[in-house]
Amino acid sequence: MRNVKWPKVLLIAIPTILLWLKTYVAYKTSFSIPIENVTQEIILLINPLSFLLIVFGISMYLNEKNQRRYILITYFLLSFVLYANVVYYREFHDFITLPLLFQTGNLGDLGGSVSSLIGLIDLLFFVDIILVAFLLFKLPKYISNPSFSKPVRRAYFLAAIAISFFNLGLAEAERPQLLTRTFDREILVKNIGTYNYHLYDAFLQSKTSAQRALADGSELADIENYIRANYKEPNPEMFGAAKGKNVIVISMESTQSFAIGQKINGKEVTPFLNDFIEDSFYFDNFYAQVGQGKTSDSEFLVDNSLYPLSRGAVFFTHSGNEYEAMPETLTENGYFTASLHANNKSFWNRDVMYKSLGYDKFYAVEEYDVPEDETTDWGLLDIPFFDQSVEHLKEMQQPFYAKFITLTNHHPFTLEDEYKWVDEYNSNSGTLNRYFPTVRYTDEAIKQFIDQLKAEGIYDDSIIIIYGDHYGISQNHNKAMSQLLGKEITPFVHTQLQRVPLIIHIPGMEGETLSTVGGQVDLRPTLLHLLGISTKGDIGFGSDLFSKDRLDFAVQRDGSFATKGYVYSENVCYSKETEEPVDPLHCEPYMEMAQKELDYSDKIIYGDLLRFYGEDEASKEENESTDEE
Ligand code: GP9
Ligand code: MN
Repeated sequence: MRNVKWPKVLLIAIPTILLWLKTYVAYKTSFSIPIENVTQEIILLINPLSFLLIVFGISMYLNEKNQRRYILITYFLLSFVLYANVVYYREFHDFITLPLLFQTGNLGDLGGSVSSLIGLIDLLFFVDIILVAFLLFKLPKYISNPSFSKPVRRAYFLAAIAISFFNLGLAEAERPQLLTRTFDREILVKNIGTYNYHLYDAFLQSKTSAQRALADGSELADIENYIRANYKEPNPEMFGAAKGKNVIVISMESTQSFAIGQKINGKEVTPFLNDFIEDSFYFDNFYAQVGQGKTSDSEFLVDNSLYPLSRGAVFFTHSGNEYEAMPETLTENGYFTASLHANNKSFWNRDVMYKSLGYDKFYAVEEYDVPEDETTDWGLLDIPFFDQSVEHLKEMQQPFYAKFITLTNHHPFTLEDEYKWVDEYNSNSGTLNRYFPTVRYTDEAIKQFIDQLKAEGIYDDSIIIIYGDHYGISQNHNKAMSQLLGKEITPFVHTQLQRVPLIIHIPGMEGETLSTVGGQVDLRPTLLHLLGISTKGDIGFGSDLFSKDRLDFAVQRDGSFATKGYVYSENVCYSKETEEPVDPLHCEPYMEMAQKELDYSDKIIYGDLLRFYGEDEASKEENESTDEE
C-alpha cells in the first residue's frame, strides 16, 4: 500500500466533489427550488461546481502544509455558509444577504426561534468535514509531490472558467436579465448557485456604498417631479378630523388579515378587534410591503412613506441617512414622540435608527419589569407590556405620538397553556396551529389596553391606529394554509395573504369598512392629513387612504402588486374576481409604475438623497432675498 501513489489532483478533487454533492443534496432536501425542465435541473446541478473548483484550486499556489490547512478551513467555512442558509430558509423561505449577516446583534435575541429551527439531524451537514480532514491529513502520504506546474494550473483554471461560462450561458438562456433584476434571490441561487450568489451579493454591497459617495442633489429632481405629478388631494372631509389629538399606533406582530374574524372550533380568534372594527375605519385591502427587515421595515414604511430595501434591513444598512420621518414632522407640530417596545434596544438597530427618524424617546426593555413567569421566547408578554406602558404614557407631554410594538404573536408562537384562550388549529403545521392562540392573546392585550386608556381619560383625546406589521405564516406552511382557507395557495393567494389589518379609530367618528387598495407606505400621509398637516411637497410614495382621487394600488418589495381588479404575482396577472390568470394587458399599465416607485425609493435610500432635500428651496429663498436687497 505504501508504494501506491495517488494522483495528486485528488487533493483538490475530493473536497470539491464532496462539497459539490453536499450542496446539491441541500438544494434538493432543504430548499424548495421549483424546477420546470431538464435544463433547469442541469443548471442547479452544475451551479456550485465552477466556484468550488476556483476556490479549492487556489490551494495549488500554496506550499504543502498551507495547502491542506487552506482546503480544510475553506471547506468548513463554505459548509457553514450553506448550513446558515438552510436554517434561515426553514423559517423565512429566503437566502441570507450580507447586510443580514452583520446583524449579529439580532442573532442572540433570536434564541428561541433559532433553536426551534435546528435539530440533531443537522449534524449530518458536518460529518463530511471529518472525512475531508482525514483524507487531507492521511492521504497526502501517498502523494509524492503535491505541487502543480504552471501549465497544469493554467489548464485547471481555464477549465473552471469555461464551466462557469457554460453555467452562466445556460442560466441567461433560461432566465434573461438574471443579474440585473435581483429582487428574487431564489432565482439567483437556482441559476448561479449559493456561493456565487454570495459573491454577487458582496458586489452589490460595495456598489451601494459607492452610490452614496457619487450621489448629488440633481437625482432628486426627477423623483420630485414624479411625486408632484402623482400627488392626490386628500379627502377634504377628513382633513384635520383628528387635529391636535394624541396618536396611538399599535404594530401587531405577524398579524395577517386572514386572522381577523377567524374562528377556531367555533370561537373567535379576535373577539375584541371584531367589535373595535365596528366603530372604526377598517381597511380590508391593506398590504404589508416589507422586505427582509420585517418589523423594522414596516416601521420604516409607516414613518417615511418610502419602501424598504430589497435586500437587508434599511434600519441597519442606512441608519446614518437623512430622513424626513413622521416623528420629526410631528415634533415640528408640537408633538412628543416615542416608541415603546419591550425588547433589546439594539434589535433591528432601533436605538440608532430612531435617532435618525427623530424619536424623542425609546422605551426599550430596560424601561420594563420582566418577571420570568410573564415572558415567552420573545420576552415580556403583551398584556404586562401594555399594562406597564400606560404608566409611561401618563408621563408623556401631550399631544404625543406613541408607537407600541407587540411581540407575543411572533414565531415560534409559543404560549403557556394558561394564556391560550382559543384552541390550537389542527393541521400538519405546528406553526399555524399555535398561531391562533397567540393572536387571540394579543387581541386580549389590546382590549385591556383600550380599557385602561378609557380609565385614564386618554381614549377620547387619541386617534388609535392598529396595523399588522407583516405575515406570520410563511410559504413553508402552504399546505396547512390551504387546508385552513379551503383552496390552493397559488401566487395570487400568496400575494393576497400579504394583507394585514389596518384599523383607524377617530374619536367622535363612526367609521366603516373600506376596501381601498393600499399599503403601509400610505399610512404617513393618511395620518398627517387626519391631523390637519399637509404633505404636499413631501418626498414619499404613499397617498391619503381616504382620498376620493386615490389610485387603488399597493406594490410589494418583490415586485408583485395589487390594483382594484387585478393582482400581479410571479410575472402572472390575475383577476381578483376569478382568482385566475388573465391577459397581462390588464396589469401592464401598473408594471412600470411599480418598478419606478421601488427604483426611486431605492435611489433615495442608497444615495442618501434626502440630505439634499430642501436645498433647492433654501437656495431659491436665498436668491430671492438677495434680489430684494
Ligand atoms: C423584535 C420584533 C420582531 O424587536 O420587532 O421582529 P421581527 O422578527 O418580526 O422582524
Ligand atoms: Mn414583526
